[in-house]
Amino acid sequence: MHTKQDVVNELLRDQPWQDTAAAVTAFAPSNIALAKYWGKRNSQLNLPCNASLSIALADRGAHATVSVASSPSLTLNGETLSLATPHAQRLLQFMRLFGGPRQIEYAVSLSVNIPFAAGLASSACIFASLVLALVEYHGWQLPLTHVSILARLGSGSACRSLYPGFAVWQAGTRDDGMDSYATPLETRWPQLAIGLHLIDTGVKAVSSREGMQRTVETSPLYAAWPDAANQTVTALQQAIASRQFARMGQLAEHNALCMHATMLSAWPPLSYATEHTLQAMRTVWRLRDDGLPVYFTQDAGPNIKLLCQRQDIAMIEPHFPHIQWVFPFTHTARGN
Ligand code: 2P0
Repeated sequence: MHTKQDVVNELLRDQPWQDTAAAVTAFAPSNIALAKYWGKRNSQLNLPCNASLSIALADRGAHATVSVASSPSLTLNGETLSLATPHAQRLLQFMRLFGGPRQIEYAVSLSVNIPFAAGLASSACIFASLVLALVEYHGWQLPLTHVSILARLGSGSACRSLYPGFAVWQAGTRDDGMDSYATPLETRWPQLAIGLHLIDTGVKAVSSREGMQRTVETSPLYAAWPDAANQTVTALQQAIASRQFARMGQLAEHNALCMHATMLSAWPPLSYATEHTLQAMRTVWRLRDDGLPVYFTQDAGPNIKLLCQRQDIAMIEPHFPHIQWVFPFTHTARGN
């Protein structure tokens, strides 16, 4: 059985451990999966049962600032966190993996511009930004595939949060997870828009970690999930490469609904939807019946993310008055 520390030690074996900088800040975007990661084949290393494919949310995400300190500390959006809370403990344990030969401790400051733990992939951008900051702080020369593996050890979906645009996380088959990492897709799609329809931004009652575990263990429908999701990843890559919007939207929406069906059939049953989530879904279906190409996806929370093209925003917006738009390909360094 491989531990997280084994993986970190292996990947950083020949790397420098400089700590001369005062502090380093790195940014990682949040990401939304169009084909979801749901179920682990190894919960210690966050190794998934299936491949997944995501889109990064441009400038929505986390800035992490790290520096070496005499004792660990943690701030989130300017507030000092008690190190005793479960969230803080998870972050501390992760940082301890990177203590290196001198068992150094870190002062960590996080600035997150999306709601925390509400199904908007806050853990993904947090762990990805932490790893990027550590890489720069210590001067590690690592291929991005290795950076992706390190981020996965914090939170599975964090391995997809290193890149702008689309990313594919290949599930891999190795026990040590060295073949389970994300890589970017080349396709840029400036017309693409993501609408964040926030229904409830409170912290969810059942973590996605617990939700996926329960689903794997108890849902009779789960057996069908990994193969179907893998096929969706392949089909999505084709739809994206040829910029077939309706095909991409259909694949993404169907994948999300299949994931939630596995949760509903778990025991005890699990649903992240509220009445408002269902209402929003029905609105999307009605708009589609009326000829508008708009689709949705939903993660481990009640919020709905719309997928559409910029030219259709004016027709969609009146039905979702407080929606926040993200344009994944117009805020990145590579321009249009
Ligand atoms: C995803 N989710 O692909 C899926 C869809 C939620 C629903 O990745 O246990 O926080 O830290 O590996 O990455 C959320 O799960 O779980 C997630 P861990 P993570 O975006």
